[in-house]
Amino acid sequence: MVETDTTPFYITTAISYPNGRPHIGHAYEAIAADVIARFQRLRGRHVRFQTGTDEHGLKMARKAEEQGRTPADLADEMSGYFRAMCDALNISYDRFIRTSEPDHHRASQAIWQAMEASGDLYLDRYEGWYSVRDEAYYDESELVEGEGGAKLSPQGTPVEWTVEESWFFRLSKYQDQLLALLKTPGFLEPASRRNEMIAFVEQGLRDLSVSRTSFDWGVKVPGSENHVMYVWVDALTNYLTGLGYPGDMGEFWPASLHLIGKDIVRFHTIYWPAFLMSAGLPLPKKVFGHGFLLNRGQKESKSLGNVTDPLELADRFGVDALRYFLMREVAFGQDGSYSPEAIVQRANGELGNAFGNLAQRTLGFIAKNLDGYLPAIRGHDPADSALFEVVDRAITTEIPDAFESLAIQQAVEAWLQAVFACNAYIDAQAPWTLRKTDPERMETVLATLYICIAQLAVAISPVIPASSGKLLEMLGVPEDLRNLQGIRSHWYSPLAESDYQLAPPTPLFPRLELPAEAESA
Ligand code: ME8
Repeated sequence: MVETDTTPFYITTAISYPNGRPHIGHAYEAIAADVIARFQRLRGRHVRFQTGTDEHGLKMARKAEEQGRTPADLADEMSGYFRAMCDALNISYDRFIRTSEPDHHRASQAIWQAMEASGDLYLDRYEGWYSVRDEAYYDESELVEGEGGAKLSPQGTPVEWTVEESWFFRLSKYQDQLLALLKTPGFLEPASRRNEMIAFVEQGLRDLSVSRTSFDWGVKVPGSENHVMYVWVDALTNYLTGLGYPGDMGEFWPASLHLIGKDIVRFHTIYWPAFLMSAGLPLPKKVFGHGFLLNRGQKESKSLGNVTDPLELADRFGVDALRYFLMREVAFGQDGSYSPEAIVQRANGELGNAFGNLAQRTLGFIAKNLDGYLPAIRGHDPADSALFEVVDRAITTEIPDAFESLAIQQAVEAWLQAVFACNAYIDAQAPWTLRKTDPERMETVLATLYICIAQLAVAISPVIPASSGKLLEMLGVPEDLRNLQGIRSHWYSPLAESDYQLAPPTPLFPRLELPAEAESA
C-alpha cells in the first residue's frame, strides 16, 4: 500500500572509472537508480541521489600514461562524458561527485584517521597479486588459469605480482561481525549473491593492503605522504563525502541503498562495512547487486567491436524508450540482453500501441467531439468501477510494492496489465458508438478513462519521466497532485467543471523504425 512515508531515502550508484567513455552498463545502472529515486519521491520520501566518477588508482594512471597525458586531464575529459550521459538520460541526481574534488580528499583522510584511531591500520610489506583492471588484490588460491597458463583473477583479468611497503587494514578483526551482517535478511540483495560472500568470509579474512607507494595518483595517506590510499578506500568513501563527512551528515546517513553491479559486491558488503565499523559509523541498510547487460547475449568489448554508446541509442530511439526497455526487459538483479530490434519492439508495442494509443484515442476523441471540454461522470456502471478497481490496485499496491522491493520489471508489468485493462474497457464500451446512441454514457466512459490514464501516467513516471510529464501536462493535472497520493484525490470534477479545455493531443511515442542494418540482415 502507498503510505505517506516522508523518511529520508539516500540512494547511490557506483561511481564509474572515467578511463574511457560510458558504456551501456553505466547507463543501465544510472537509469535503474533514477527510477528508484523518482519512485521514492513520488511516494513523498525525502530523497537524496548521488552518482559520479571514481578517478584515482592505477587503472586511471596507466590509461593516462598510455595516452601521454596526466590522469587529472584524462579524468576531467571523461568525467564530463559521464555527467553528460546522466543529463541526457534525465538522471535526477542531487550530486555528481568526482573523487578528485577537495572535499572528497578531506573526507577520505578523515575516515582514514578514524580507522587509525581504532588501531586498525598498521604498516607492513605487501607481497601478492594485484589486478589493475579490477583494482583488486587476490589470493593465490583465488586465481584461475588462462590461455598458456597465464594467471588470471576470478574475473578473468590479468594479475601482476606486487611487492611494496603498505598500510594494512585489520579486516580479519571484523570477520564475525561481517558474517552476521551478510546473514541479515535484506542487507545484500538479491539473496542469490549472499552465499558467495558468506563463503568468502568463512574461509577466513586476511588483512587488506590499503595503500600504495609505487604511484602517486590518489589521496595522500595522512602523516605518510609517500603513500596514496588504495583506490577502493577513497572510492567507497564518496558515499559519505557527498553528505558533508567529516562534518554533520544530516538525515541521509546511513544510506538506504547502494545500487551497484554484481562484480563489485565484495567491496560493498565486506570491505565497506568493515571500514565503517572501524570508523564507528552506521552501516548502509541495503546493497543491491544488479546483473550485467549484454549486447545480443555477448559482453561488449573493444576487440569484438560491439561497444555501444548509450547516447547513440537514446538519440536513435528516444530517452524514454531506452529507459522503458531496460527496466521492462531485464529482471532486475539478473543479467539481461539488448538489441535494437528488441528496443523497437517493446517501445512500439507497449509504449506506442498500448499506452500511447490509449491516450491518443481518448484525448483525441474529447478534443474532437467535445471541443476539448472535459466530460462529466453521469451515472455508474459496474464496468466503470471494475476498471477503477484494477487501476487503483495497480497504483496503490502492485506497482508500489514491486518498486519498493526493487522488482522494477514487475512494477512495469503491473502497470502494463492495467493499461491493457483500459484498452479492453475502451473497446468494450465503444465511446464512438455511444456518441450516437447514448451521449451521457459516452461522457462517463471518457471521464473514467481520463482519470485512469492520469493515474497510470503518474505510476509510470519514474520510468518514463519526460513522456509522463508531457501527458500529465496535456491532461491538465495540477503539478502538486502528480504523485501517488495526489492523483487519487478528487481532482477530476473540479477540473472538468472549470473552463479547462483540452488541446488536440500530440503523439507521445513516435513510431520507431527498425534500424536499416537489422532489416537487411
Ligand atoms: O567498478 N552491465 O567502476 P566501473 C551492467 N569505480 N552494469 C555494468 C556493466 C554491464 N555490462 N559493466 C559495468 C567501478 N557495470 C568502480 C566502482 S564504487 C565506490 C566504485 C557496472 O566504471 C559495475 O558493476 O567499472 C559498476 O556498478 C558500475 O557499472 C561502474 O563500473
